[in-house]
Amino acid sequence: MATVVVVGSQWGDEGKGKITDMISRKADFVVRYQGGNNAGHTVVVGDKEFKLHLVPSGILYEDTTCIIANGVVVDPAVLIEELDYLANKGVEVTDFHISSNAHVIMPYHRALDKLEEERKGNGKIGTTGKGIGPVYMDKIGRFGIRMVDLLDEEALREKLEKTLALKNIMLEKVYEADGFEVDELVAEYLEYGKKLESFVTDTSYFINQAINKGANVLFEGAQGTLLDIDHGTYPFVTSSNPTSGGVCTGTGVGPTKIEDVIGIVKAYTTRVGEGPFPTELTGEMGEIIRDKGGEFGTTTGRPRRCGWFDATIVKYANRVNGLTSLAITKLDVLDGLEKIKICTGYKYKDEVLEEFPTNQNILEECEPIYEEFPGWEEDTSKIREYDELPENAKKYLDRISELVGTKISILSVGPKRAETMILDK
Ligand code: 2SA
Ligand code: GDP
Ligand code: MG
Repeated sequence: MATVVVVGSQWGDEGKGKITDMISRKADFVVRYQGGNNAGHTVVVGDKEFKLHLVPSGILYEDTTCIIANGVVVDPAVLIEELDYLANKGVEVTDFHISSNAHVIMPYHRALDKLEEERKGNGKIGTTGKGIGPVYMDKIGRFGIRMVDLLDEEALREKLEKTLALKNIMLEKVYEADGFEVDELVAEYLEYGKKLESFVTDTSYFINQAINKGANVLFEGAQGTLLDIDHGTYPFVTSSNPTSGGVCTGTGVGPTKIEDVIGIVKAYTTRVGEGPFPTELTGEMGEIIRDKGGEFGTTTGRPRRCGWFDATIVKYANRVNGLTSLAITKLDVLDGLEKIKICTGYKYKDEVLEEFPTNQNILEECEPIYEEFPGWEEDTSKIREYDELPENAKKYLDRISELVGTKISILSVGPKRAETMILDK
């Protein structure tokens, strides 16, 4: 495998956790490069289900080194809780490292995230409320607290004094909420620093050394391409770069070192949170897919909006990520449907758009153009060989591959590790 990126190619929750876990079997390193505990990845191993938010999904293999790189934002209390959760489930976390440059989510970030959503009212983004937008704002604004600061009381105090002088005015005057005390935050976060100190290191050096020695490295994306701050449906996006380019800035590994980029997509589309979603099914069919697919947020439990497969967005994801193949998940959820549709483009006024429009005003008015396919009755979750799939399922997959312009390398027909086929279509 060498170096592989797993990237969500819709609006997140494509099943990246499952596919990462599967590929991790061969990986020496699994690296998270962006986002924070807004992510929620569910991995099923035997009869155990793991819900992970921060620790890379590779942690479930004994010999894999897991890394939270500089592009990730870390809520240390959540991380400590997740390490305890893993320990309670019998997973020993030893080979684990966090970048000293990773930014830290503070309580004022969480407070501001929720207050700003309330202030926006109907125009809200539908965030997870974990403080993601505010912490990345501080990173870019050069107000951030980084993991290394939790190991140095003087530095932490000085930074917090400067930052809180501004944040408290904002909290009290703009949002009419309580501010935060420097002393209390210093005490709490130094404690987290002590607990996490042994993991904090220069992860860029570490990963590059490993790549130079020929190690297999898997970069695990969170969220998805259409939630990317640059390439997604702005402003209804997350505040990081889930797209493959985010790997380079988010880890300190150069683009020449990356070999494969696998785009993960569901056999249909889902979105959680607000924002445009051209193929959304608001009626009964949407509910059938939500129930069968268990489409509820891993982090917040919110029901996910469901719709038909949109080849226009995945073709776009192919372009902005430079995909080398697709992994298609949840084909089994479509079993038993009489008819299935694929969106091949959009109708905008009198025009037919074959490319995903970057102008959000245009996107809001787009009507999907569909191709309809006959469904299949068979239970695909029992199938382990591509050739044994129902003919109609094969036709559906072939058309997706053709429209997106990429081969399919992995097909998933259930949440378990075994419910997977490796193919080269
Ligand atoms: P945020 O909290 O600032 O990142 O929210 C901004 C937008 O990004 C969306 N977002 C997500 N979409 C899908 N899955 C995510 N992770 C969880 C999961 C979501 C959950 O795996 O199920 O549990 O609700 C995720 N994280 C962020 C978010 O909905 C906003 O549209
Ligand atoms: P991620 O955020 O991309 O890792 O995805 P999530 O874990 O949030 O959501 C995907 C959900 O689908 C999880 O509950 C997985 O266990 C489940 N899942 C993954 N692949 C399949 C599949 O092929 N079929 C079915 N039925 N469920 C799957
Ligand atoms: Mg998820």
